[in-house]
Amino acid sequence: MSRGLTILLPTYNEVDALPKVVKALPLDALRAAGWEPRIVVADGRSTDGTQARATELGLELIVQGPAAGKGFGMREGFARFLAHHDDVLVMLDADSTYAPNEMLRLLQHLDQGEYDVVIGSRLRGDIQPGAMSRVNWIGNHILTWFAVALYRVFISDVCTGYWAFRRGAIQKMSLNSTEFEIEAEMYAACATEGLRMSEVPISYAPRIGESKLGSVADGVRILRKLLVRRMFPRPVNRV
Ligand SMILES: Nc1nc2c(ncn2[C@@H]2O[C@H](COP(=O)(O)OP(=O)(O)OP(=O)(O)O)[C@@H](O)[C@H]2O)c(=O)[nH]1
Ligand SMILES: [Mg+2]
Repeated sequence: MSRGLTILLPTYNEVDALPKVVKALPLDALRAAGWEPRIVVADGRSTDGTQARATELGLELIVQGPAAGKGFGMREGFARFLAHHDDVLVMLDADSTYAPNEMLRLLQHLDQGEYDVVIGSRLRGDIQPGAMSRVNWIGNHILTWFAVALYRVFISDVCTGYWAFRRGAIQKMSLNSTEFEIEAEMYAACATEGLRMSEVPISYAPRIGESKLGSVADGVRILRKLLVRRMFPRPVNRV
């Protein structure tokens, strides 16, 4: 019996990167390993034809309600996953920075260690030249250090965009992030709920297309989210 796997791809103006990511998905290897993959795109109302491209590629498309914000898109993706019966969800950014075939290693690790959540760590992995600016490298280390100091659950890259979750983990996470602080909140929610987390080192390549991240402002949002979620373990206001 194969197990259902949702592959969730958040997009905002990724018309060039999305086809490359989808083409590189290891669908045959996943099927051979006992998974039945389903690809879902959560789009933040792209204006460059990403939605039409996703439909052409035969992908399931969620057009997120509020216009922009990765957090909105991810949460709608998680809700769609829970409305189906898949067992595991893997998310990765759709900008071609993550290697789709490495999801096999995340999934293997999830099963072998009986973890609830496995992340792909760029900071312990192979960051290719030009993939991460020096400012972002320093920011990612500071945010990760801060997160681990607050929550006491070790991972080495809290802002990574490559995650694998068992269904139970998605059911337990309470989230209200709207933008790029969503990963920090996912980490905080997993730590708060006592979920078993682990990681595998991954590679990180330069993105195709333009970055949507505004380094400093987003760093501050992430820091604030880590602090707020430490004081209020579950969201008080749902947006
Ligand atoms: N659904 C949705 N996805 C978004 C939104 N904004 C960005 N994304 C996607 O989220 C992923 C991460 O965004 P990026 O701009 O690559 O941010 P980043 O990876 O932190 O920054 P880079 O290092 O420059 O790549 C990409 O796949 C984006 O297309 C949004 O408003 N809604
Ligand atoms: Mg990116």
